[in-house]
Amino acid sequence: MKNLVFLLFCSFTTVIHAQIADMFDTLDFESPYEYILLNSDSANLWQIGTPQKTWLNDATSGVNGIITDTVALYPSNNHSYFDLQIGYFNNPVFDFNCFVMFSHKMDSDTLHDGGYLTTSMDGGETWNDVFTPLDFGAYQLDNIDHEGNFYYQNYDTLCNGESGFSGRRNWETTFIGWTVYLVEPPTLNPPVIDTLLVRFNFISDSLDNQREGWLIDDIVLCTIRNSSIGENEPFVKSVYPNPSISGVTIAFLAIEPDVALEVYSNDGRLVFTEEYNAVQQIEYPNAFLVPGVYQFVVKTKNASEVHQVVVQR
Ligand SMILES: [Ca+2]
Ligand SMILES: [Ca+2]
Repeated sequence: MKNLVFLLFCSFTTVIHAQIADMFDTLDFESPYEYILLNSDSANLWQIGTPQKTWLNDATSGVNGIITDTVALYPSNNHSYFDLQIGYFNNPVFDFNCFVMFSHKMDSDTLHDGGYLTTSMDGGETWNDVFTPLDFGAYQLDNIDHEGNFYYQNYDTLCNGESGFSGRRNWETTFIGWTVYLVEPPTLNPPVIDTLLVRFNFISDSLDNQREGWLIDDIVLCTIRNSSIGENEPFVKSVYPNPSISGVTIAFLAIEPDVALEVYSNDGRLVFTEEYNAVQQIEYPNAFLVPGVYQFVVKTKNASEVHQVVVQR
């Protein structure tokens, strides 16, 4: 058992180390936070305060969290939500790399009542579940708990058909994120979209099960900045010349058995992709690229790095 705990701890700290270096904002619910929007509907259960129930009775920081009512059990036929706004105001690189980590605890009727996340890129007009890729070339969703598992699967559906958390669950930390042009970059003038809304939904069906609901604390906005994702050390030695006129060399620290290169334009389009085997460097001819700023995403089986390259003529 000790070994198991140790391994899980390693896995946890590896991810956390990557986040701590790049943490922008933490919502601990101990003081007001302007980018949390509580829905004003009278049926909305979400409250910021001290949990005072039997199972939902604590917080991961201080005394407060955000909870589907600090005292009462949740009723039947309820849909409650609050929104987290993410933008340049709380994540200065959010157009390119946006991660959210949160701690949560639950008591609900398994596979009927529970919680799920949705996102909106248009100020709340339309909503998608977190499995739906976002626009503008966003290509990655890391959607894991602290043991490295996907935090819920497509088939774990609630009463409304959405995939979500349900059942009685002790505190766990969930980590979701999007990289490479979540939104249209600010260099396009004017930027079309400047805010991502992440909605924390709680839903119950027509059967009242006398359960406590969902409790969340310590929502962390962070990024994995120009570095490997997960537990890997950097593997790219250099990307040169930069700015580049006729070609770019990507040199690795060692021979890479399997590596993929993706090149994204500044409006988030994938303009080039190729896979390579057993290379210590890649010579990328950029003659066909129009001048501008490009994101070179270099991936191995276990890691990913992003390098910004300026192409000139
Ligand atoms: Ca707290
Ligand atoms: Ca129910």
